[in-house]
Amino acid sequence: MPLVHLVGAPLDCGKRRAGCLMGPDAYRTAGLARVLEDLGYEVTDHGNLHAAPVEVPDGPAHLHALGDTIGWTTTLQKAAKEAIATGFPIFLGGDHALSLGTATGVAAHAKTEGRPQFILWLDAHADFHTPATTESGNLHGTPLAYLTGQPGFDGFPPVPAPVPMANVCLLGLRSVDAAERAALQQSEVRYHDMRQIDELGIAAPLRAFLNDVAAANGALHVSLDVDFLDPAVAPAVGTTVPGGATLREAHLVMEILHDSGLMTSLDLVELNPFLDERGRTAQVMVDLAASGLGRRIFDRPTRAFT
Ligand code: NNH
Ligand code: MN
Ligand code: MN
Ligand code: MN
Repeated sequence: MPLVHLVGAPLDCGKRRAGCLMGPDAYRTAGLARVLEDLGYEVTDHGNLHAAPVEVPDGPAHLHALGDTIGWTTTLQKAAKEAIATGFPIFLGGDHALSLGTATGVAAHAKTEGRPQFILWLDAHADFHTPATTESGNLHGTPLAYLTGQPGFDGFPPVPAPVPMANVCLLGLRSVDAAERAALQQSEVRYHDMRQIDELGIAAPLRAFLNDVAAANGALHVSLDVDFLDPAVAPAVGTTVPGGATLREAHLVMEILHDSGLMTSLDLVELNPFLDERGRTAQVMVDLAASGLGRRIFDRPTRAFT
C-alpha cells in the first residue's frame, strides 16, 4: 500500500467567486484521512500550503489574480514533485487553477522516471483556454493549455515536462467556450461530452483511455472538478452546469480507476463549502476519493448471469 499524502491547497484565485479556500478543511471535516486509513493506507496530512511570493507581473488587464496564481503554481509544482516521489498525493483544493502546479509537478517527476504522463480531466468544462483566449480572465479555465505546453503563459514557471495532447482525456464536458472548442477539435486531445456518455456509457471511453495508459506504462494524474457531477448531487460549486455525471457514473469512474492500478495522483478541486448543503458535496467528494483508492461495496459480488 503506498503512503498517501494529503496536500492542502486553499487557493481561491482562479475565479472571482470566493469560498474554495475552505475546501481542504471541508475534506478533513468530512473524514478523508480516516476513510483512507480504514482502507489500510498510511496517511500523512501535510496541512495547507501557501502561495510563493511573486512580483506581480504586468499581465493583460483582463486576467484575474495573475500574481497569486503564478505564486501558487510555483509552490504546487514543487510540492507535487516532492510528494509523488514517495507516495500517492491527493491535492485538496482550492479551485482548478491548482492543477497548473500539481499536474506539471507530477509530470516533471514522471519524466525523471522515464514514464510518459497522462491526464484524466473530469469536468463540465474544458479548461483549455490560454491567457490570450480566456474571455472571463479566470485562470482556473487554463490548466490544460498550460500543462500541454501552449504559449502565452508569460510570468508562469516554465513547464518542465509538457504533456502530449494525445495523453489527455476529458470526460463530462457540457460547457465549452468557442475558442476552446476550436482548439480541441484541431488537437489530439480526447474529449467525451455528456452526449457521448449518454450513448456509450461512461466506462467505454474511460477503458479505452486506460488501455493506452497501460500500454505506455504511463503515470496517470486524475483531476476531479466538483462540477463533473450533476448539481443535484454536488451543489457546492460556483460553476454548476446541469446534465452532469450521476453519482453512480462518478463512482464507476473511480472504481475502474482503482481496478486499473494506473492512477498515480489525484486533484479534488472547485469545492466551495460556502455553497454546500450540510456538507453533502464534501462528503460526496470524499466518498469518490475512497472509491478511487479501493473502497468497494463487495470485493466480489455474486455473479449476476451464468
Ligand atoms: N470556460 C469558462 C471560463 O474560462 C468556465 C471555466 N470554469 C470552470 N472550469 N469551472 O472547470 O471562464
Ligand atoms: Mn515515482
Ligand atoms: Mn475545471
Ligand atoms: Mn468545471
